[in-house]
Amino acid sequence: MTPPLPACILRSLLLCSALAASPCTQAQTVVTNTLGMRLVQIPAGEFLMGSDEPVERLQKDYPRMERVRLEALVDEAPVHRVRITKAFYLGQTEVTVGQFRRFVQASGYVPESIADGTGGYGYNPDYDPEKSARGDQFEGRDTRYSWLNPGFAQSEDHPVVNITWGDAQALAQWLSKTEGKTYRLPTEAEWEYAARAGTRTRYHGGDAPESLLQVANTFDAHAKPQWPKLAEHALQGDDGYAFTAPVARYAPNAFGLYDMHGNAWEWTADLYDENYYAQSPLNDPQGPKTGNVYVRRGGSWHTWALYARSSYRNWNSPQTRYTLVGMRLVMETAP
Ligand SMILES: [Ca+2]
Ligand SMILES: [Ca+2]
Repeated sequence: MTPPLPACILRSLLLCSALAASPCTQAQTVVTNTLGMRLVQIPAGEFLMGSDEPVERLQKDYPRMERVRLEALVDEAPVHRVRITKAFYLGQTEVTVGQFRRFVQASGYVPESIADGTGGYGYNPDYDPEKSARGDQFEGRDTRYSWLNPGFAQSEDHPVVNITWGDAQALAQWLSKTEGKTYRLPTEAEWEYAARAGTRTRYHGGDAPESLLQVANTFDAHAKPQWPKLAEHALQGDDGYAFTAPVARYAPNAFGLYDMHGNAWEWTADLYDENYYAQSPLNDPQGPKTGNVYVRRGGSWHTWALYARSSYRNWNSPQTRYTLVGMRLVMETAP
């Protein structure tokens, strides 16, 4: 096993002058870990979590969405105050294919899609969702697919996908042990706090769906030709990528974090409960104590704008491995 390299700590002034009141007007600390992940120090603070936007207002800005889809967003309410009591480090980007590969090679860990022999999901241009029993947009499960192959080309700096919640735990535990620090998935509250970075708008770049083009890789004009039947849901504009994009290709938020919207969905540490916000504690909410599915956040390269909002909540069973789902990790600050 490779001994941990000394953490390379550098201070950088981030390009976030557009949000002068944000915490990022001061120098921020970025740490690079033994796998080459860059983690940004996120300050302690308070924010308003969730959304209670009226359906009528959403309907105006997302006119192609059926009303029932908009009404289903009630789990984002009530908007409630959350206090993150302790600073923490968060991956500046999603975990990349290259970082995950170095973890697998150094640890000998076998990701679940391979270990359980059922594979993952993948894009296949010849696959027709309407002819599959599940109607899923992607082919699977199939042993042809795993984190090594989501059916489209990925280079080492693309976000790793087709990884389970358990795979994310394994990476966090291995890093914790190897580096003598505490790594874990972010709580749902930490994730939204970090994604908003002081904003109350739908996206950290504003309220307009098209603002995503500056900050995210989502389902856009570039992706439309692969899914002609979903064409009406494509963002008006071109973000340059039909599938995953290299991480940090778009503008960061005020905390200096990239791709909090889009590219790959991100697993969180929290179980999902649609009513959790009504009883969420003020300080450092940890999610419900019981449940069967874990929250994922932020949307992906295949996600429509409505579902890439900072407040949107989605979930999967921990065994899920999917073409759209990846992760980023927290490293706790020393006590
Ligand atoms: Ca795209
Ligand atoms: Ca993401």
